[in-house]
Amino acid sequence: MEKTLVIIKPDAVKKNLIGEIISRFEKNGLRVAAVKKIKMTKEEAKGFYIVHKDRPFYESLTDFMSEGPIVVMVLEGENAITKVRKIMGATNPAQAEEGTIRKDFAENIERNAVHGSDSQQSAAYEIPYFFSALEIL
Ligand code: RTP
Ligand code: MG
Repeated sequence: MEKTLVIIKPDAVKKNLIGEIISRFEKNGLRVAAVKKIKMTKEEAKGFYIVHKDRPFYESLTDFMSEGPIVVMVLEGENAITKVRKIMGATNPAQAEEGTIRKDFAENIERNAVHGSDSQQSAAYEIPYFFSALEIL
């Protein structure tokens, strides 16, 4: 069973979409192993997205991710990483497939409702960024 880190981003939390988004993952056979609502500081957002530190959108992205509450969770299932990214849809909602979370709820390429780890290596950095082993059940 694979684990992945998912975030419901500030835009989607603001729109009261927490239940709707978690439900889409659960309906696709993923299990919530850990979940909590938090608000990141700018510094915490910069640490989380450190892989993007040289990208032109790093400042704007970390401002966005620290502007309001988010929901962080660990989802577990077979091929959870790939499965979650398929359910989320493309980064840019204009390119996202019908029926994906980003197609339905993203505002634009930045305010795109959800995050999901993109590899096992990313998940191994991202899960302990928010959760201790005792919090993952
Ligand atoms: P995520 O990491 O949030 O799951 O998204 P992703 O893999 O689909 O996209 P990634 O390339 O890792 O980018 C991380 C987040 O940065 C914002 N972004 N803005 N303005 C832009 O061109 C741009 N490109 C990316 C998005 O919020 C994206 O999800
Ligand atoms: Mg990414």
